[in-house]
Amino acid sequence: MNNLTDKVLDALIIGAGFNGIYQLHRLRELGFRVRILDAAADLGGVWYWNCYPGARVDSHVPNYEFSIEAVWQDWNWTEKFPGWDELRRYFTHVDEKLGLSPDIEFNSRVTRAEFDQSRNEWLVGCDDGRIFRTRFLIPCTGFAAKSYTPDFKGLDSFSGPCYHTAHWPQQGYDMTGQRVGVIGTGASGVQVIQEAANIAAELTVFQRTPILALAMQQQQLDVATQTVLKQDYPENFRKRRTAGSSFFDIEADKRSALAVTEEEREAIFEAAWQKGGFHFWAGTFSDILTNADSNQLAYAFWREKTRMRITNPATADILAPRLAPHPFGTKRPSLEQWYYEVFNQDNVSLIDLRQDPIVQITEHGIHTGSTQIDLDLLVLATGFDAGTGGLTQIDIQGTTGKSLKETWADGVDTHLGIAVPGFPNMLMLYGPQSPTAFCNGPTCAEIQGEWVVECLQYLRRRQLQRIETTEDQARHWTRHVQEVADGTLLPLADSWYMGANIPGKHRQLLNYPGVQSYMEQCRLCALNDYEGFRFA
Ligand code: N01
Repeated sequence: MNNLTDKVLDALIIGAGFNGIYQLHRLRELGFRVRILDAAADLGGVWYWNCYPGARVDSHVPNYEFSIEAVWQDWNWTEKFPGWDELRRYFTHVDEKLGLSPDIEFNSRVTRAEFDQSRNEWLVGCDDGRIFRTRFLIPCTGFAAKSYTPDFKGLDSFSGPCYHTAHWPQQGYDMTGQRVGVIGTGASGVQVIQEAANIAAELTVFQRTPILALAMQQQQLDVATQTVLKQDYPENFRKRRTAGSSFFDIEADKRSALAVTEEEREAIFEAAWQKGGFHFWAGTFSDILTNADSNQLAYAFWREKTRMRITNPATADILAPRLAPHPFGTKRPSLEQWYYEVFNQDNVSLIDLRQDPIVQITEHGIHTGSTQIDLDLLVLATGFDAGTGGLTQIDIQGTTGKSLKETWADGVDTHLGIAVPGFPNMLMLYGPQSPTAFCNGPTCAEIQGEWVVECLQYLRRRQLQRIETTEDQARHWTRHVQEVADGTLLPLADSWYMGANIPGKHRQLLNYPGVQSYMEQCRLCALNDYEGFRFA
């Protein structure tokens, strides 16, 4: 690598989403020399790229924001589940409050990083040729930095615009009066489908697996209400850091769904349903994600609630089948607002790809086994190479002669989801084998992020220049994550939680369920002088 910048940074952060900017803010406060590099033109991480119509967060206010008082004190949301444009305005507000931008290099995609053993420094290269030197590398690439486009035959031959939801044009795209096709019915698909159905001349939805979407129960928020709610924010944020639930302030009944009467069960299911959001996922009974019989009961409730909204029984069989396609909640449920009603509209058609697969994408649209559907716009809501893709798309070379991508070819091993053996001085946040999607961006940024901040202070106090985990330790953590997974129904779904949405990707749980247990293990590690790490 050439073109070295003259000064060595203490820490270089990749990514200006929640995790990256929290690191920048805290490390800078503590006097570290630190910078962020981000491929985007602005702050926001996923909220910069995912600007498709309807993109919206699934954590309710105030769980998807920083707990920094100077930031929340004079910020008010307009909706309980804010949309991408409001989230972007929030990031601008954060920038105004914390003065982040001067230390961020935008439009700077990191393409490679190499550890220089002689100096215990990373050399980090950008697509424009610049190279940065840093003692510590802190990738905050998020879980969804690498989109996934299936290898559809003929995809390149489609003559109209074709957008993956994560690469929606920044200037927007008007679907009004168009013939729109959407492939994929995960969270992104659900959101774009709801919007397209309102304005497209024809909308065709290509579904492979039904999403078990939950009622969002969206609410408008005004300033007066939030002024009152803000009295509880300090307590809300304290709970967010310490609560037993992985899902913010949502707590499940400690009993099994099987241990109560049918009436009581229905009442608890119904109450959670009415609360909306993730309450029906995480806030009913303690064993929904661990006991197959309890899970079936939750599915049956969801199915009946959903089917009653769909007028055509054949369509209902595709969207909410009699038999669960996978245990309820083992794929991340999307939150929906009017998703199921969309399929009652005359301008909307649903193709069940299990019955009628895509044979080829043609110049004018999509050819399935039974029909040709002509389209003006093709939307790929086909997801992400989640957890690992954002990291492995960078050529990261540690000390073993193998890149991170090669190192993880047969599966991910990390210590605490933060460190990888053979990659000294690299501390990942919101990465694989940490809570990530069983937590959320700002929460992880603060609780996991603070652990990294303290670790760097520890190293500084002791004048240590190198921290590295061991292979034994990383294998141990992988075994532990596996054991946790085996105690749940999560491995039974072909989900991105399991890496199972990407053909050929090693199947393992990439998100650690249980924020509290995770943080306790982080705490003990630090308390025991960073057990499982070696220093120099
Ligand atoms: O991606 P997904 P996503 N042929 O992987 C289908 C977060 N997010 O972008 O289920 C046909 O969930 C695939 O089908 P199947 C959120 O955490 C959050 O929607 O594999 N179809 C599936 O339907 C979310 O969970 C928000 O059978 C194919 C879809 O594409 C995560 O990001 C908003 C296919 C992919 O769904 C990912 O969501 C948006 C093929 N070959 C996203 N390959 C919020 O609300 C894949 N599919 C915060």
